[in-house]
Amino acid sequence: MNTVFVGLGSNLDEPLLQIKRAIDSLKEIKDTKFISVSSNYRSIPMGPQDQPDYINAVAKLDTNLSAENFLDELQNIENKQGRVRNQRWGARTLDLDILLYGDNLINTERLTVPHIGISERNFVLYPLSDLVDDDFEIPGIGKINELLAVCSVEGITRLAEA
Ligand code: ROI
Repeated sequence: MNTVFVGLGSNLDEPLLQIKRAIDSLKEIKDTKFISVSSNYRSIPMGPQDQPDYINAVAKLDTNLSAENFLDELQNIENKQGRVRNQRWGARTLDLDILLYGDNLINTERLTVPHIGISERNFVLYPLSDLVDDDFEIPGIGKINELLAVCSVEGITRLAEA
């Protein structure tokens, strides 16, 4: 069994609804137990600025699936919600990323875990920090509180619970 943290992001087609539907689907993944989800955060786009703001969140699950099989499940959910792979760093209906898979370091063609950018993206670190202790160690990178201490709060807002 491995604890997996999944990053969720959407900035098209009613992002809050996309995130809600994605969470419902995460709860249905086989051989996997959904544990919890962060608050939703509104964040300005990283990358091209001529796209809508994002809604971001992070979910925590325990899974008996391999990282690759878990990724297949995430991609099924993205596809079900009409994800079209368009331009790099462009707007998207739903993005689901494996941020952490236990304390494994993974570097394959399909997967880099911990996820690239986890250490400096406020739209990942803030929601992740809702779910872990202050001294949580991101494998191979460092403690979350130390990363947060040097992470900008600019352009990110926690949304009130629905
Ligand atoms: N920017 C924000 N704020 N949130 C995201 O989830 C996100 N995802 C992306 C890019 C285009 C890099 N920018 C983002 O893939």
